[in-house]
Amino acid sequence: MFSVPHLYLVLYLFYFNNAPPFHLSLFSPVFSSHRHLLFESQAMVFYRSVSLLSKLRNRVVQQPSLTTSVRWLQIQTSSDLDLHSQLKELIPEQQERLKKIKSEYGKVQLGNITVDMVLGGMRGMTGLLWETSLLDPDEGIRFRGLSIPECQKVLPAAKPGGEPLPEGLLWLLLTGKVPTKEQVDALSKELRSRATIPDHVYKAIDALPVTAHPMTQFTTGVMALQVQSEFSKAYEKGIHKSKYWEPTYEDSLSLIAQVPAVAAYVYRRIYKNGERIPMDDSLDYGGNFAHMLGFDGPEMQELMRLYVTIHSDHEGGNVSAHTGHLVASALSDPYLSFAAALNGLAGPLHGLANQEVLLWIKSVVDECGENITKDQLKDYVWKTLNSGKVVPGFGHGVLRKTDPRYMCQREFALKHLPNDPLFQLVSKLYDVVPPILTELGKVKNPWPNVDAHSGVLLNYYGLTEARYYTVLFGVSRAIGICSQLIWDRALGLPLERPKSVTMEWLEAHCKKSA
Ligand code: NMX
Ligand code: MLT
Repeated sequence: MFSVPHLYLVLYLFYFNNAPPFHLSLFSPVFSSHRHLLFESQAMVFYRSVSLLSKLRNRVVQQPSLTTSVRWLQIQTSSDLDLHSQLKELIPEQQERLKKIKSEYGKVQLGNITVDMVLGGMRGMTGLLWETSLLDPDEGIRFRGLSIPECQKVLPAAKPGGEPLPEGLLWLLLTGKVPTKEQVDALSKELRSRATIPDHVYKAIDALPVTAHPMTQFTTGVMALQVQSEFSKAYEKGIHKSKYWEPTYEDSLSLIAQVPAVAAYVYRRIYKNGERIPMDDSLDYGGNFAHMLGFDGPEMQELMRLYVTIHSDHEGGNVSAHTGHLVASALSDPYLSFAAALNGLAGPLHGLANQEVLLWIKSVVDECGENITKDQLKDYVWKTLNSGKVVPGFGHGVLRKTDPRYMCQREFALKHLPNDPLFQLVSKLYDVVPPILTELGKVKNPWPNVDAHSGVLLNYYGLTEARYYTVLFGVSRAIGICSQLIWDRALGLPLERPKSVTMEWLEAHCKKSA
């Protein structure tokens, strides 16, 4: 990767050009991989330089000559505002990279498949290529190598020191580079220009009973958008496979641009008599989503920016991302693939858990009041477990520590709503639940996940309708799933078709190998 001399060169350039700052944590992967090489005095220089530089971040983009020296920090110059042309430039080199991996390492083993893995939901089985993010069981998610706190520091915000703009994350996921504010603004504008919803979409949603679950209404809206698919039209006309990524890009950007308005309509239809609020051209993606839902407070807009950013992507194996990827591997267009993904997200062990958490918390309050003691809370948790239910918002298929998405929402709450009774209840649960789940003896991760926290934040700002919460998750996930889908097409990834076996096959095979 990057050598220590590289690091010093960059720090030197920053230092002597009075350039900007990244918090030390941005360097942490590089730093830790070289720590055996750093003597104490070198480390002191390193720390001093980094902390000095870490106050000046925004100036990087104003000094293009420097930015070329820090390419490895994934900072871009503001010269090219067009995401499409940036991608076009990146695709050939990534295609070559994949070709090389195939030819040089095609036969390298990545692990052994055991019967437990086949029967255990394929846990621990590496089986997918997913470029946009990678999940570490202890550290949590990294988007193109950047952790959530790092994204909060380096991605452009609506106001200084504010939460990252989801458009910036989209740019990062697609290109692997941190965009400038100008690039993000250009992307915001492009998304707004694609956001008009055809009338038949509203009519398709209106055909459902208003009592239909918000996720059903949302997915119906997404399916209705499918009639505009550029990929489907191009395929019908016989597009060459080397060009697949282009209409996929068009569909993906349009879909990402349109899902907030469709989602907002579902909310307004069910809870606000169907009155639609038009988009505000002066607002960014997250701010506009909050606005179209009916929330114009600056804190709710900041929350929405954070919410959409952190829920976007969680590597490729989670149910929604994997479903989207699988369906897309049949060359189904982005609308069909994303609608399929949403149906997975709507399950209570996956995205619906955010609804379940708030409903469960409210049932605690109904039964025991807001000022419940920890002992009462323990009894309630045991009652839930003894009735054969899971404690929603706790546990994870891959993570083995507290989800960093939980932690950044907790930090948001500590900053903006420290005295909210439901936030305090969530904090008590953080103390009470993990020891109980550990005591059960079978739960691999007793710690809270992203869904344990999101509901109380939304509830605080007036979005109290828990049944709607998974739709918000869905809007965000469009960004991650569609970004990878563009790369699926650009890299020419094949039809996904793993082998399955019967119990009879397993018994016979295992007896033979015993
Ligand atoms: N409450 C009660 N039991 C649990 C919990 C929990 N929060 N988490 C895991 N277990 C049980 C699990 O049901 C299984 O029991 P059994 O053997 O009787 O079937 C056992 O512990 C072992 O499960 P794990 O291997 O620890 O977890 P697994 O990878 O199978 O499942 C989840 C992961 C996330 C599905 C599971 O932890 C869970 O059901 N959590 C609650 C629902 C939730 O919060 N889902 C949201 C996940 C994040 N997201 O947004 O998608
Ligand atoms: C997600 O964000 O998709 C969930 O945490 C579930 C997962 O990663 O398996």
